[in-house]
Amino acid sequence: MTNHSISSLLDLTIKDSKLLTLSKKVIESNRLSPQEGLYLYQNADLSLLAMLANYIRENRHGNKTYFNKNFHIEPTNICVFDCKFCSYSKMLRDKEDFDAWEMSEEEIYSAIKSYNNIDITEVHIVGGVHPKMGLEYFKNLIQNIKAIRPELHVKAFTAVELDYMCRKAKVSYKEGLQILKDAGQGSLPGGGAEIFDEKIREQICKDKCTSAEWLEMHEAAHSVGMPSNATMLYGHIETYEHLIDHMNRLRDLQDKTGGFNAFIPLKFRNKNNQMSGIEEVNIIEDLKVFAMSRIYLDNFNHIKAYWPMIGRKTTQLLLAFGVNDIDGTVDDSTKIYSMAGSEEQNPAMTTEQMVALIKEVGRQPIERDSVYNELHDYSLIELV
Ligand code: V47
Ligand code: SF4
Repeated sequence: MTNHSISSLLDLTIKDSKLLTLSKKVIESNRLSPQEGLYLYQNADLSLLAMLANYIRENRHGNKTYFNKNFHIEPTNICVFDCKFCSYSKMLRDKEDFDAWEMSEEEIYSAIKSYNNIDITEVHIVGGVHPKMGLEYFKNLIQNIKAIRPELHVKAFTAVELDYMCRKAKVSYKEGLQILKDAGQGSLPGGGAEIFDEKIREQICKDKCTSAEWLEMHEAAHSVGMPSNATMLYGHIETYEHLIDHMNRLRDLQDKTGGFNAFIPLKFRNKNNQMSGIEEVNIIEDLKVFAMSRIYLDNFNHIKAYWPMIGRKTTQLLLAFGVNDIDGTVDDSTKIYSMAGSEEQNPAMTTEQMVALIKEVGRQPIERDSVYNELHDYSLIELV
């Protein structure tokens, strides 16, 4: 749809004059203030948000939908922190529990070697914050991984893990990140952001790095030339106001550095954690969060649906709600979401399945690398 025809459609269908003004602002690529974003979030129905988000998505990316070929390594689930939503971590004192794990270095290298001759471009390394694994350990680990497979992109460590490593090693964020970059780390994943509002953070994850520290870590990463992602944990005790505030802090930092690649809303899953009493939100709320992300975060190129968390069918639907990236093949190598109750208990998709998922809803599957260089256009490749 052209700008003009969508504008006429808005005139015909929107009765609330403020909503109409805001919708036209979005269509004309003008930025919404936090108050305007909140008004739109609270008052627009799903179909309006979908239309606006899809309009932006198609203007920016057409039908292109990115994925990569990746796997995860989760070195341990022992963690010094106690996030109330976490279904995965164990305290050090519980390390003998049957569902606690600590991979040895050799196990990690064998995991990397098991992908020898397999077409994969990225390893995503995150885990619990183990008191015994520090900056030096991870520097060596990355160096050795790169020695085994030099071309593999290492996306590693949330700001929470990095904050802990840097403190223990008594180095600044920038110094710590430079050490990891020199060892071969390519980028940072977006975890640990949760909800930036300090009152909510106090209730759900009060003992790990603060919101200001999370943002400072990503700013430092961007300053040493490492791009990163950003996440937002939605669907628990937060309100729309907190979601807008969270996105606003990210939008401000992105204006400053331009270093974020993708924004990933993560749906709170309620199995096996201290917040299990909270019901999961319905699919309408899921669709709204993603659409609002696309509308509000005008300086984020990529909005990602992480399919192991949200499920395949919803991922397909989200491609009409602003999403243009669906993460990777994953190869059954992460436990964070299966332990939290996701329907994807052994998340793995072949390239054929990723491509089919995207094509089935009329979009164009593009394999990307970790920094969004396009590698293969699967709308032009016949898979047998
Ligand atoms: O920070 C933990 C979330 C995150 C639960 O950057 C939960 O490409 C929902 O950040 N329900 C870690 N969410 C994972 C992460 C991530 C995942 C995929 C891709 C990327 C990327 C980053 O997982 C944590 C937390 O927000 N989380 N427990 C739960 N019960
Ligand atoms: Fe530890 Fe991360 Fe779980 Fe928090 S979310 S308890 S930091 S593993």
